[in-house]
Amino acid sequence: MKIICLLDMDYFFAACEELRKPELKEKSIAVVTDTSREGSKGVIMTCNYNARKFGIRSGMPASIGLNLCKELLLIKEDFKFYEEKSHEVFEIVRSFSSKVEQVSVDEAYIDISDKVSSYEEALSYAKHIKETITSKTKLPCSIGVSVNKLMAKMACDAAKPNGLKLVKQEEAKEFLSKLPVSKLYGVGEKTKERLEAMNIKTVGELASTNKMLLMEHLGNSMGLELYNYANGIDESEVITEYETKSIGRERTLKKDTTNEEDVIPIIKELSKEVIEEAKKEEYLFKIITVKMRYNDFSDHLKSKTIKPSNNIEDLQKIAIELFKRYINKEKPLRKVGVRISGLSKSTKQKGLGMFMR
Ligand code: TTP
Ligand code: MG
Repeated sequence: MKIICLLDMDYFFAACEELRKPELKEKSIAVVTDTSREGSKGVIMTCNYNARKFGIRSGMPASIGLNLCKELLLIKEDFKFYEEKSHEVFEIVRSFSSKVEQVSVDEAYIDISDKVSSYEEALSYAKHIKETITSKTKLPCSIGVSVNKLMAKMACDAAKPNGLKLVKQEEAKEFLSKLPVSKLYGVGEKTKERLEAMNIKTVGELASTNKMLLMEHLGNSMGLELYNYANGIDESEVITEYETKSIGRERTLKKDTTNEEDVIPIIKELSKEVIEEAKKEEYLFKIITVKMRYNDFSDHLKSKTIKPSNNIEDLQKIAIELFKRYINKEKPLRKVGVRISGLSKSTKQKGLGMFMR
């Protein structure tokens, strides 16, 4: 049976600040960035749950946060420290499974399918992961456990903060159906408005909408994807970047953008660099992965497996296809990457190896 966990640290940057100054736990605190701009108090990256009670949220200007809560304490971000803590957390996670896909500084999918053979075992394995993280790092986290990535993510969101939740296959549709559409993974503000214009307010309503109608209104790929998600269906695999040797290139964009056309030449360029390196070592590749990092520092990795190839046109075509299909047009993109894995030596090389043995 397939069992996936989604681990997400609770109020991560703010929790890291509480870790080094425990007295902050009693206060309402927010971690801010961009404080250097003149006249600005910065933008809130995250805040602790005391501050959330006042309606303070990520992405809010700090001045608005202060209007909502006069006692709000603003702390300038210290990425280096958060990255160190993140590293500690994922070292622990990787000791529980080699199939880990880290999707942001504080979030990872963990495939534990080959560690457990029942839901009960899955829940206690996840509990063990959660307790080990908390006891070793003293940082709070939540874990969702379910049968695919989407359901694990939805379970984790429901469990937050400091929670652990299992959603079994047979509970998935019922669990999703009552949620407002905005809670469904993949539904941003614009999509929510489009769905509401179609009179779809809950995930249950979305799940029972005609698939073709959704594809007509939202575009084929998004319509189909959201229809599947609403029905608890997600066949994507946990993509392990660290498992096998791979060759990759990433680039931070000169300016964050929501325009795909700006990014396509960069994907072509990165693909070219990747192929050049692969050719030097006479590698063929089988798996192509595109990484999209948004300006909120979340990462999305999407992969496709093909027959072994070392062809630049194959790589460019598929990388662009993946990018166009999965780019979230609602969030400015900050960085893009192209990676090949599933590497093998070309037959010429293999032959030589055999001869030398
Ligand atoms: P999240 O996991 O989205 O948020 P969180 O960990 O602060 O809170 P929780 O998971 O309990 O809801 O993001 C992880 C970190 O990424 C967060 O601590 C700060 C940073 N971040 C931003 O810088 N900007 C953003 O808009 C968001 C959402 C997060
Ligand atoms: Mg988090």
